[in-house]
Amino acid sequence: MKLLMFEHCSLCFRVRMAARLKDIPLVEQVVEDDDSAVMVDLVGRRVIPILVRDDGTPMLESWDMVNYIDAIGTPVLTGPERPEIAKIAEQLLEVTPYLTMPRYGLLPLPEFRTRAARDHFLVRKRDAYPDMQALRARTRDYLSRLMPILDDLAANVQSPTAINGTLSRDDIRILPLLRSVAVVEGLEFPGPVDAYFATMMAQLQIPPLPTV
Ligand SMILES: N[C@@H](CCC(=O)N[C@@H](CS)C(=O)NCC(=O)O)C(=O)O
Repeated sequence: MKLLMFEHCSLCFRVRMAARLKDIPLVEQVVEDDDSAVMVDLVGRRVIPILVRDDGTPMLESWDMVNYIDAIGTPVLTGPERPEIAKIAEQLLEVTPYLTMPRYGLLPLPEFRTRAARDHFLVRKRDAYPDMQALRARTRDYLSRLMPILDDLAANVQSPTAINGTLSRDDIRILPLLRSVAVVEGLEFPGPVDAYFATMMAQLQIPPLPTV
């Protein structure tokens, strides 16, 4: 199986996470941001992630990919899901893009190997985020919106090895968002969230993003 991905992409991380939790080998092919052809040739449009199964057929939805991987052999995402975790994930997503999007383009990531690829990302994001520097300058404001949500999450972490005590789709909902927002230099997760993040990342053996 092969995953076409960006290193900074949280939807890609969902799939990488599922494969690592299952100990299933996954070829991780990072696409350079300006290399639309590799996606278009495969599925007819620009989209990431793309999972190419062993029979060559592509999948385009990250949740389908997670479910597909988890169904191979014995499933591991067997725990109950809690509506409060899905709600926290939604709340996180209302804030985290303002912290993460103006930072990704500064990172030494393989999808930005060339200046052209980095600029391609920055130009592509310009409509939604016209002034990334101004967003970074408001980091304290966004962190003050983020921290109560993380405190709420902290109160809901049931184990450092699984948010609900047993691995579930809620871990796939939350951990990729934490990995993304951990890009913010100086951000300190509340204790239980920090322990959960550190334990899960150590288990997955996927490096965190650099911070900036
Ligand atoms: N439903 C898709 C959404 C995929 C998606 O929104 N991918 C974004 C990147 S995270 C994308 O393809 N953006 C277009 C681009 O990179 O040009 C999934 O969950 O896999």
